[in-house]
Amino acid sequence: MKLSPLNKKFGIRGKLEIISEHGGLPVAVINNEFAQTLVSIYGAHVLSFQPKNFSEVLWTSSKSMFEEGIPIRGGIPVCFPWFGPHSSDPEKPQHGFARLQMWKITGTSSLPGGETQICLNLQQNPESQKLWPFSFLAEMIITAGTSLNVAFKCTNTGGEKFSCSDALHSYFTVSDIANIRIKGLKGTSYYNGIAASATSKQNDEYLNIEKEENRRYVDTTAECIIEDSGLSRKIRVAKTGSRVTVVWNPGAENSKKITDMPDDGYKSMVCVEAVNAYDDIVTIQPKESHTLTTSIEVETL
Ligand code: TA6
Repeated sequence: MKLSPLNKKFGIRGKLEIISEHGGLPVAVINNEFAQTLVSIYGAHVLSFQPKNFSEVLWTSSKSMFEEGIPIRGGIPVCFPWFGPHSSDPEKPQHGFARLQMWKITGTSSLPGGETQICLNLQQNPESQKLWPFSFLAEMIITAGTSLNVAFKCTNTGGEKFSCSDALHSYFTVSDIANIRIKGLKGTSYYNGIAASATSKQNDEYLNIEKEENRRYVDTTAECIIEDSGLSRKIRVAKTGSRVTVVWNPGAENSKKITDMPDDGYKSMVCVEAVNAYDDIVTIQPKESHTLTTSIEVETL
């Protein structure tokens, strides 16, 4: 990808530059008075968000491959048009194809409040149609300010309705998994691990992560707060357009099996994900859209 025409069209002097990172992937580097934010054009994937006066908020694996055809490990992967394994064909890529495609930048701007915005899109193409036969326009609007706001909008541009799942699968940096607790999910039912129904219920105010966890909470629109006593900060993770929240940590054994994660990677990360899947699949009629957003903000504890 040629960077100079891209920068001519979309660069914002002193605020947004598209560079070649990690062995060749185009990455938008956004600097403003609030934060530094990195967005990979491959996957429309936020890699980093570091607000002024705080350390990195997102977690990206030091062993991530950053190669086309392989999902980036960490940041905010976009899962679309399915979440997890494909329901009938295990050959199809886990979490769909959106994170495995080069997106197009469609616009950048400095907003009146000083935030910086980058918009990207992805449409059906020969590769997507081999995997999923529908016509769509997917748009990502990423706004970096004191908070990071990420909106994924999918429009059905074809002539028949379709059903899909989507997710903003955010990975967060924590001082140590033993130092955190997650608030916001009290009273919520969840599918535990690979369970086929959401029969577990969280009774406690706080979730502590003491082992591998893959909890898929249903029927919740709640904001979650990751309190981190080691970093003396809390990360607020809010969402709209989603009724499922997934909390994932691979635990010690799985961390060793995931080749693009350090063996002890599970200690420094947790995923809190805004999801539509399971009991909350989205059906979009022709010309209609569905929007999923997440908003991430850090505060002193
Ligand atoms: O959201 C949790 C999850 O679906 C886990 O089951 C785990 O596999 C994780 O996502 C990571 O998936 P990935 O395909 O990126 O390795």
